[in-house]
Amino acid sequence: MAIAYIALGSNLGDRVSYIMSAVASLQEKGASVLKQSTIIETDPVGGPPQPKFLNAVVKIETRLSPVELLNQCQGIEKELGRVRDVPSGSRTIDLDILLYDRLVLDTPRLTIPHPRMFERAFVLEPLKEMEPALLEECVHARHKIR
Ligand code: PH2
Ligand code: MG
Ligand code: MG
Repeated sequence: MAIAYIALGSNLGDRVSYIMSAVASLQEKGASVLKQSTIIETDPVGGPPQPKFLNAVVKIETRLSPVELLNQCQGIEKELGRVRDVPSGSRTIDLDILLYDRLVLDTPRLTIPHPRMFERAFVLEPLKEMEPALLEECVHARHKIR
């Protein structure tokens, strides 16, 4: 079993419902949710002018491989009506894999750890709330890797 962390973000429609539905769907699609952070409201970072986000992070346990997990995340985005028109534009739901065990992966489709997670307060804040020690460990490991 692997432990992974997934970031959730929504800034269109009923944001709380989208985040809660996405967490419920993860649970149905092969990811046991072990912990969920508080949902926080955040100002949009990058992209076109757009509404504020709700963001959260969940810790899951799964037998899915990283790519299978990505497929499930993208399936959930589709089911919850995400339309990818404007790059970094408003979305009903976004699910990003942040970490998957201690895996370091860099492929055209999937990069783990998430390449921008360490710069994003809307990811770091919920992650730190949930797992204060993990972040220290990650940043340390990252210095050794890069
Ligand atoms: N996601 C982005 C770009 N900018 N800003 C906030 N506050 N929250 C997000 O989830 C977010 C963002 C790309 O996925
Ligand atoms: Mg994202
Ligand atoms: Mg994404």
